Amino acid sequence: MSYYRPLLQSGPDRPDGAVSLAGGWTWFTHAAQLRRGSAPFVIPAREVPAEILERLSRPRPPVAGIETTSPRLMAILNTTPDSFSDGGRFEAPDRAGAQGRRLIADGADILDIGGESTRPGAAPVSPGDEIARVLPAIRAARAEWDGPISIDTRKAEVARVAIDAGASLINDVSALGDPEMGALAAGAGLPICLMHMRGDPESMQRDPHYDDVLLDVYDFLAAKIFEAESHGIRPENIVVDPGIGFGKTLAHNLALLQGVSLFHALGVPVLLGASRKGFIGTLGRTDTPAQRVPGSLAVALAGIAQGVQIIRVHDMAETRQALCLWQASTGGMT
Ligand code: HH2
Repeated sequence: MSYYRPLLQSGPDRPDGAVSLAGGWTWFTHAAQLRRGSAPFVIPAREVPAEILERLSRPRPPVAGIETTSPRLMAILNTTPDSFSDGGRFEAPDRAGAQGRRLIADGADILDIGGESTRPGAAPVSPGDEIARVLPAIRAARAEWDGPISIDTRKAEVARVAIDAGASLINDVSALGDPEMGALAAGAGLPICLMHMRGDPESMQRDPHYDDVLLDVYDFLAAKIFEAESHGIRPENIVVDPGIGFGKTLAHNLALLQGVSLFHALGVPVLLGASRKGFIGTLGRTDTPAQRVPGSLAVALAGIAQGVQIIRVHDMAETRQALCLWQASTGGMT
């Protein structure tokens, strides 16, 4: 089996015959053809099989009401005591409310609210505790904002309560690990983000192995899209995410980032969450997550240059400024 990764470019020097990626800001004239066990080789876009070319080029429907023809920023609001980077800072409802307000003022397109840390080694949280953490933050944000609110949870019970309180997107890092999640998302008619993870947060960093990480994650996400559709989730309500840091070594994370445009061949918007994660600390030589902002910005812009539609970030004002300058200096906006 062959896989096709578009070699994306952006900016004004677009040649005749270039193919637009997903109706967005990037385009391509060539693609890398990948096969397990052999070296990739570059082919002209017109030699990509028609079905895949169609999935690469067709405009994506809006996600929770927002267009993805330009890059979108998803702001992280963790109401947890133990998240790896901001644990305990926004656990109290008044602090969560204030942080939500700040993220929106700083330019968030989507607010992603979570009540369970999924950092490596994290212990699971009961649905009741998780609901008690996220509900005040969702209610506070919904009272003041009509933009998309995402619930970052692996549990259908938590997602149901969040949706009743106004959440409009489900961010499921377990990709339908809860057997009830598919039916819930289908019934609610809301978008769901399906993320790749190896194992669960408690065990995922114990010596992860892949045959070929990029292609294995692609196959996993293709199978999850199929599973989601079999639950009745409409294709236009599916977003995928390769799950940076979830059961991956440094080399795995880098292979996924360098090849991230492959996931566009799945035909749905791609979300990337690398903000402040451990590999940025490793390469950027800092153990302190709050000092990983410059590296996080670099990775966010690298993802955007590869057409990633939604970038999940802690540092909204900084990322918004970086994106604005990236767009201005490359002419990479639509
Ligand atoms: N990463 C985290 C949590 N949720 N969701 C998606 N779709 N993609 C990600 O990469 C992702 C995610 C982990 O980051 P964070 O929320 O900052 O930390 P913690 O899990 O410790 O709360």
